[in-house]
Amino acid sequence: MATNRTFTMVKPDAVEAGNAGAILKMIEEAGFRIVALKKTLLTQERAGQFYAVHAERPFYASLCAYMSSGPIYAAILEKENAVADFRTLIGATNPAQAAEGTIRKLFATSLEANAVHGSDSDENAAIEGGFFFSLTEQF
Ligand code: RTP
Ligand code: MG
Repeated sequence: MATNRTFTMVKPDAVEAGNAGAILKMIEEAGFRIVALKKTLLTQERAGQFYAVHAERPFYASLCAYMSSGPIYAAILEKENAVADFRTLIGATNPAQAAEGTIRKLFATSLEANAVHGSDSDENAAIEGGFFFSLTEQF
């Protein structure tokens, strides 16, 4: 299978808890190459733009407040079958349902504060990576 890319964020709860380094280590040990990486802070407005697909969902306002509540790490990752393999590595959205050994099982604290984001398609991975990184930052 061809090498391709996904996009991730280490979310505010995991950064605040001091788990960003451990999470990035798990990601690298699972075979993902870090193409781009930055620590940044989303405003509520930019969090809203990032999660615009969820604008009609009941949890949208809370999600935007949470995602702008503290710094995050944003990263573009590369691996064969990156999108699907990364979602396997992070586990189910709700940590109570996440498989043993997954990042969310190990580090998430609630359905909302679930430690990491992972793109859900190749198309969204490219859009989300472009939300944080210029082409000259992706190598
Ligand atoms: P993500 O986009 O962050 O990788 O998460 P996901 O695909 O597993 O889940 P998604 O349905 O896209 O939801 C995005 C994020 O919104 C928060 N959420 N809160 N309170 C709730 O019912 C609820 N549901 C989802 C989570 O932070 C979730 O990751
Ligand atoms: Mg999602």
